[in-house]
Amino acid sequence: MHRRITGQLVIATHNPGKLAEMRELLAPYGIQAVSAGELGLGEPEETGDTFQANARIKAEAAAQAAKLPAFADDSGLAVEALDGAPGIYSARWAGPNKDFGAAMAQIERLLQERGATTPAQRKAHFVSALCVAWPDGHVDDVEARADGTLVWPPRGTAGFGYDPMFLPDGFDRTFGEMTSIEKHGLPPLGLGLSHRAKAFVKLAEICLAG
Ligand code: ITT
Repeated sequence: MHRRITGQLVIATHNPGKLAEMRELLAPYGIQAVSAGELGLGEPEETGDTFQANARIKAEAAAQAAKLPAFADDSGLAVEALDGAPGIYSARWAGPNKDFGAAMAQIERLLQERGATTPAQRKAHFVSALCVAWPDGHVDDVEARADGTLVWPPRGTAGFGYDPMFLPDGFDRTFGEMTSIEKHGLPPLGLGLSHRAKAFVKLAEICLAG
């Protein structure tokens, strides 16, 4: 049985790029969202071996600490020619300084080593697992992906993380070259293009009043 979110919700992320997207996605629902950073909540260790498991760890930790329902995203980029890497390690590939220029260059180096030069050899997808956890232990979770191709050099300064390298299928601009409405806006304003937007649509169906 799914549960509806009403009133206050903690957004359990310490990533400013994600926080901005999650706030924009929640805005139409009249939910009072407060971030983990604003509440001074710590970051739990992401010990799961799936996106879903790590999303649950983050949502449950925040729900317990704040005594409020908490909403978390675990996400990443899976590159087909690299057997799904960096996957759940997408944030960790950027190192302690969160250097995504270096993380993208590392992906490109590995693709070149494997001779992956044509678009068909450079397929990748973003995954977003979303979880809402309540202080009494109830959880709801969903997952979605966005498919695309990796380009080099990176293009655009919008978004965050690996966005400048990711060309979503059917478009000629990377996520780094798109506005926030184009990347993750929901209909009628946007197309619900990104992995996080697609997962959010599923979550809204089960947890948010329409
Ligand atoms: P929180 O755990 O605090 O939410 P995080 O950055 O550590 O923040 P993840 O463990 O889920 O989050 O790491 C996902 C990484 O994958 C993230 O740091 C980005 O670099 C990348 N990523 C996820 N969604 C992305 C998107 O929409 N665009 C670009 N990169 C994305």
